[in-house]
Amino acid sequence: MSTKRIVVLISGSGSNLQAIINACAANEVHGSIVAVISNRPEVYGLERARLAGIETQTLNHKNFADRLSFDQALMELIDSYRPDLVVLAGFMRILTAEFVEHYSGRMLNIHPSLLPAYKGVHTHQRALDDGAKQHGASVHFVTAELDAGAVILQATVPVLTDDTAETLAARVLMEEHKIYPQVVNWFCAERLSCKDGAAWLDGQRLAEPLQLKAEGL
Ligand code: NHR
Ligand code: GAR
Repeated sequence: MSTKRIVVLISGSGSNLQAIINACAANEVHGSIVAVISNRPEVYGLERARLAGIETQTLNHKNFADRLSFDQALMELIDSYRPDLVVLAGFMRILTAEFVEHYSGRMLNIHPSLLPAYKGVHTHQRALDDGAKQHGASVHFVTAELDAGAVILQATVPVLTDDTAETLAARVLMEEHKIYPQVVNWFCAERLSCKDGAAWLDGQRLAEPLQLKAEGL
């Protein structure tokens, strides 16, 4: 089995990217990140990639007339790296159905909520506003419908009484850095796939997402 080629898409600080870079360096992920692409110029995630010796590209969505033309250019750029896997790591642009279809079964996202709760943005504030007792993050295959693809692995954290959106986000992010490299490795080791709209791990269809429980729960 050859080393899998990974392209990571980011829009921001890239701490999930860093977790995957570290896991690759430690041989915990049997893949190699061949490019990091950001839709926003000068974000810190690009610096993290450079420091790790990874090729970087910026494709600013503001330079495109519409979503379709941005996605077309992004697809061509990604495909020039011949990836086995595309990883969305804090990537903040909704992708067209055409784009998603092209990477069907080989594109992952991490979303900061216990899906199917709180799809979309501002998840931490929404969990607080609801008085949720637990919150977390989910790694899922990307489908055209936003945050609705098969969920593979989730991590749960407690919501504390004095939490703000920032303190809660930080607690969730710690868990994200554990679950994302794990799932990326399952994919690279050919243990994980997506068939008939479901995630399969080691030949078993996941009826429910797998769970990583944080300490204190
Ligand atoms: N695209 C598809 N088709 N399906 C998914 O599941 C996707 C996706 C693109 C991104 C990540 C996602 C998340 O984890 C993701 C999953 C951005 C927005 C959003 O509203 C929503 C969800 C996600 C990412 N973006 C605004 C937009 O107009 C811009 C917001 C901003 O720039 O701050 O694209 O939550
Ligand atoms: C993470 O919490 C990720 O789950 C979230 O943005 C943060 C990115 O952090 N993603 C989304 O909200 C996608 N819409 P990072 O850049 O430090 O990895």
